[in-house]
Amino acid sequence: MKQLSRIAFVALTMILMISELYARELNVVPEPAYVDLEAEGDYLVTEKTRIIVVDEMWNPAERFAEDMMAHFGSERPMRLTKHGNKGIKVRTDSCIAAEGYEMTVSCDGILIIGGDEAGVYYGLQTLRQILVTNEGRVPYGFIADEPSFSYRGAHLDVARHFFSVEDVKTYIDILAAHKLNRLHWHLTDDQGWRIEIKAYPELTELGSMRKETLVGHGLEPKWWDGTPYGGYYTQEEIRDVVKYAAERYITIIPEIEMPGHAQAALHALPWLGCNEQKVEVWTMWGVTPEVMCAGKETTYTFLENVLKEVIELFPSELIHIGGDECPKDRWKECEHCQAMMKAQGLENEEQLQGYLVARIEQFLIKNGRRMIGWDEILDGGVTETATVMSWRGIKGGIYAAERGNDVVMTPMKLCYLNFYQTESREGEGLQIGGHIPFEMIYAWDPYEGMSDEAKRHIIGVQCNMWSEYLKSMDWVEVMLLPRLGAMCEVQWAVDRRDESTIRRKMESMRKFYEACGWRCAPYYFDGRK
Ligand code: TNX
Repeated sequence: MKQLSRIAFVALTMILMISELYARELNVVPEPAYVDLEAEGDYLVTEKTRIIVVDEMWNPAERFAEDMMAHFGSERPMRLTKHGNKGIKVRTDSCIAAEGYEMTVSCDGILIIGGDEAGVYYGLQTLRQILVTNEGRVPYGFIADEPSFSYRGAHLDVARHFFSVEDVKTYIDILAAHKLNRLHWHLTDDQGWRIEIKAYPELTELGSMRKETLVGHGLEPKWWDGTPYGGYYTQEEIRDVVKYAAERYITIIPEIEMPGHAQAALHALPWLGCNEQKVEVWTMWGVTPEVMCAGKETTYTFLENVLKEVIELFPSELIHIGGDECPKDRWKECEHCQAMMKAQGLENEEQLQGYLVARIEQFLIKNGRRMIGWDEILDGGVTETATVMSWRGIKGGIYAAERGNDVVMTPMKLCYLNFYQTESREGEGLQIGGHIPFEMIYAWDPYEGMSDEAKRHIIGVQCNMWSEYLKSMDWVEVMLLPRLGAMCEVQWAVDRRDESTIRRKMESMRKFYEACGWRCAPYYFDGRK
């Protein structure tokens, strides 16, 4: 008897080991919250498979059919119908969380139920990753998924280098495939004003062009390329991009920098500055002392007029007003700024910036919007209603969250994807500096050092793409991929797996990126950190 039970025990252990060995796994990023796959059986999807749209959620199905057409190399998109049984069936159910979905795969077909339209879209994105990397075979099983953070963002600087509408759409495609839902569009800076404003045509006529671009890191002796550089988006193009993003469940948050990082605007409209002297569209990187005057009423009128048009173009509730890196040298010498400080009872120039930001916030609120700004908006005393983007580290974010402000975490040392990916920097071209390997992002806990109360105010996480050294979308893609694979895990799936799981998944994602035609950096796969 004893002998028998020992044999049974050994046999059972072996069966468990073998099933473990052959356990099927999904290679999807971000990791779905719950996955239960059957030991065998796949549902095969081909270009002939129908998509059955039960309750008018046509858009996610249309986007999926388009993507599949590219993957299958077929002439016609997959057929969408309202009725039918066999195929990929999609519908919504309000019992499921916003942006969440459930997916059931059996011999009867694939059923995706989203909490809303975005949920259906994300379910289809999961399906897309499985299909593309698995020759159309989808393992039988069940997935239930929903995001950890409601704000999952990526930023794109189009001021330092300009990216065409097509490029921005590619960027949006990449974000959407990783289930991100915010694009923070950095539209204005010292080196270029990139959004058409009808009330002030000079902004783009004069402010979108710089004489030349600094070569290298600007070490002495400095030299420039001697080539004029510029570009901007018309309002029609902006509307087109906003619509394209919305069809992929991405809200675009426009950023209009104030009162600093505005030298291009000062070049176009010198009366925006304190001393009204003509300045050039800046041809250096870094922080310039030329900033908008915070004392003159004309500055406030200008900002409100610009924001009026911005609000018309962008449905986003949050509007980004910059607020970072504003030297106060000019204000200290400016009679208007000093008079404003006196009139408002402000003690110093930091508080004058606080006054400007609070006044602009009131304007946005009156127009039904909310303000978001870089964490310098904390320095001049911030209102309770502002949303804070913590970039100088995590301290500003923790401080703001403890006070009860909404916060987006985007600390420079972890989220600046314009930083180098390897220590040796070999083959990475000339970049701004820093060092953020894939593993570092994957290991990051954005709640680190926070009380439970503070955690409730962290609405999300964002990665940033500053473009001083990124001259083309090819480079942007290489900086973004594969690191966005780690970033989206932080944004969507707070509970992350071990290092070997993500490595296995990324090997598969690398094929996915290739199939989508996106460039991906090799370092992580070569083991270089
Ligand atoms: C800091 S992050 C900046 C940008 C630069 C970036 C370079 C922030 C609010 N300001 O103006 O482009 O560093 O990585």
